[in-house]
Amino acid sequence: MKHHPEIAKLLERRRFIQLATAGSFVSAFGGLVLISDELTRFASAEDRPDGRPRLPPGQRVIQRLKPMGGDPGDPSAGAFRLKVHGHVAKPFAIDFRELLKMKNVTLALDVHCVTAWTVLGAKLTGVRVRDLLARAAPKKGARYVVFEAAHGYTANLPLREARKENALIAHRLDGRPLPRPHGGPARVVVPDLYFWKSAKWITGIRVLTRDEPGYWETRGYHNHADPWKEQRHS
Ligand SMILES: Nc1nc2c(c(=O)[nH]1)N[C@H]1C(S)=C(S)[C@@H](COP(=O)(O)O)O[C@H]1N2
Ligand SMILES: [Mo]
Repeated sequence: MKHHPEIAKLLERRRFIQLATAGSFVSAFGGLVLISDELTRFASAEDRPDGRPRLPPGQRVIQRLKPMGGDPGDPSAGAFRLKVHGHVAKPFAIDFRELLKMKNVTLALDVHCVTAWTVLGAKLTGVRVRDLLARAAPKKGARYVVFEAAHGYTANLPLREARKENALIAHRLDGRPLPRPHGGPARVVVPDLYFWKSAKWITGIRVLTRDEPGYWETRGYHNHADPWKEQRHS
């Protein structure tokens, strides 16, 4: 099939991104090209559907999520329990099987770490946070949520952002069960805020009427964490 030249170029780029598993390659002119530099240039030239640049300021693209540590929770799916509670009419808790039974989606998401790395199009599978929230029926006056995770890690955000269509409780990454260092069996992914908001080893979603700064937010990180405004520190 013949494509318009611009589209052909894009498809070529996409194939390049899929094939680029090594850290560098040798260009047609014999020079060494770093994949990260190439991906960073590529993302810098693109706009998102919402009109913002694909790459937030000060970020550099890497190929895969980097495990950033934290105190891991129980990795077994059998031990998983997610509680949706707080200022809601119908608090509930579900296990891993029930999570799988809800409507699951697979989305290609860009994630942005405050330490300046970005991963483009990480394939994440899970349940939309908004669907879990809807099931709990937030009461009048509900405005914030706190994600609760193993060993007391928390992250806060406005309810409106938790309800965005790309905010997930994810349990698969790139077609495989979410590895433990990345929060397995399940974690939050709120891609449009810096990645510390995306609590790994998730145990709860608590709905609040007032904001309640979380683990990093009480340790000097910005309360809101918008990567396009470079809200890194407060
Ligand atoms: N439970 C929990 N979740 C967490 C953290 C943590 O320490 N504990 N660290 C956060 C931070 S600071 C980042 S940058 C991302 C890193 O996710 P990754 O290790 O999958 O790259 O997870 C976030 N979620
Ligand atoms: Mo982080």
